[in-house]
Amino acid sequence: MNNSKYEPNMTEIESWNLANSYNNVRDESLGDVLILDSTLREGEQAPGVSFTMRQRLQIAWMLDYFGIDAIEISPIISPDHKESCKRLIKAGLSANIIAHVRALPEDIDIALDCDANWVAVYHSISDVHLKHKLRISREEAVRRAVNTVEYAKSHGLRLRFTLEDASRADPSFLKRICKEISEVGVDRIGLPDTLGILRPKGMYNLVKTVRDVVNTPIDVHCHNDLGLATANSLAGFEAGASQIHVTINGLGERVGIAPLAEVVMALTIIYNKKLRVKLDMLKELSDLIENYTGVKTPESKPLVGENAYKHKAGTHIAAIIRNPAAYELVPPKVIGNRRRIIFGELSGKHGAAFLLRLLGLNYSMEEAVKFAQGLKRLRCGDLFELSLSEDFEGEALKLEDKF
Ligand code: HCA
Ligand code: CU
Repeated sequence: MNNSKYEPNMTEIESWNLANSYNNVRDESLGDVLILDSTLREGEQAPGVSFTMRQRLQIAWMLDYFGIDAIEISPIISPDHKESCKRLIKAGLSANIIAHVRALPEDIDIALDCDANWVAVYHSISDVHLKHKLRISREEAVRRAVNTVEYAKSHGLRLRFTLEDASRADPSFLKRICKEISEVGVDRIGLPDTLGILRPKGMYNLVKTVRDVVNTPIDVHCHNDLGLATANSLAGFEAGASQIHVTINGLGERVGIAPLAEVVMALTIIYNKKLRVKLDMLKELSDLIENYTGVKTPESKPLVGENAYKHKAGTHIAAIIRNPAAYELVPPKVIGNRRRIIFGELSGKHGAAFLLRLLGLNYSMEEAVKFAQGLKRLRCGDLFELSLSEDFEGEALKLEDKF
């Protein structure tokens, strides 16, 4: 069922369709996609981030209301994390709660103690991790993986097994371990690009390599070290992954993973996916996390950043007043953001005329031109910004015929 209230208007649809003829992926055969939010697990690994139990529960509640499919949390970090995990599972949310643990029987026991239905177990499979981090052989890695899956399944758990550092592992070993854990009944396989080294085609090939040998559903978890996390997650989806990992604002270890807003909006706009989520909460979720973490959201952050809906150059302002679709992929209210106009040196005659009119001043176009020239002479940069509320936008449209 489509919970999203957003239906694009004709101008948006027409402009998207042309661009999407190049994107060429509005292919229903790609199937459904689930979104797993790891803000409480991966997000808490971001430098400077530590949530209180109340905050964890509030974030999970908001994500659930938003319509997320799964929420990942680690019960093994501290007694406080374990208690948070327990309470989350008890809260009876619609989202699946995934307890993220190491490939050890005692960790599975902790998840069981929390009454978990779903666990995510991670274990490195790259030689660099096996040799230098864990100091174990490939054989030992396989043995631990198979034993953990068998142990978890014997306790009736549903289980994702994440092959940490999969993108830097020997492909033949990757295929072998995928086959072995699938044979003992793993429910999902997680393919992370732990170091963010892949390009989109690389992520596509990684997922495809595994899909060619097993039917087990696949998760993708893409780190952003080269700024490719969103692109790589989508490429993984194109190759057949059915669950994408995100965090709010992309928080995570080092520079994080794919951000929720970008993934969800790309799926909506480029892939025509009717997700079961409330898109208009995206900005609110981002603000909530900014408040709880104290980590300032960059102004330039796509969609949820403060600059995402600011318009500055005169030609842009003129177009926005006539039809925002000229410079906005979707109207800001679709994701809960706000449009702002910046007045100053770059406003040009259209911006100047708009401002004069808003101030209730009578003017001729010559006067607006002079005003714009005056702003340029002053070399004042940006003078101020104006938020356009919905009422105000109505007013702005009435002014339009003057231009
Ligand atoms: C980690 C590693 C991990 C695991 C991903 C997953 C990664 O920090 O524990 O469980 O899906 O990036 O490989 O985040
Ligand atoms: Cu990670």
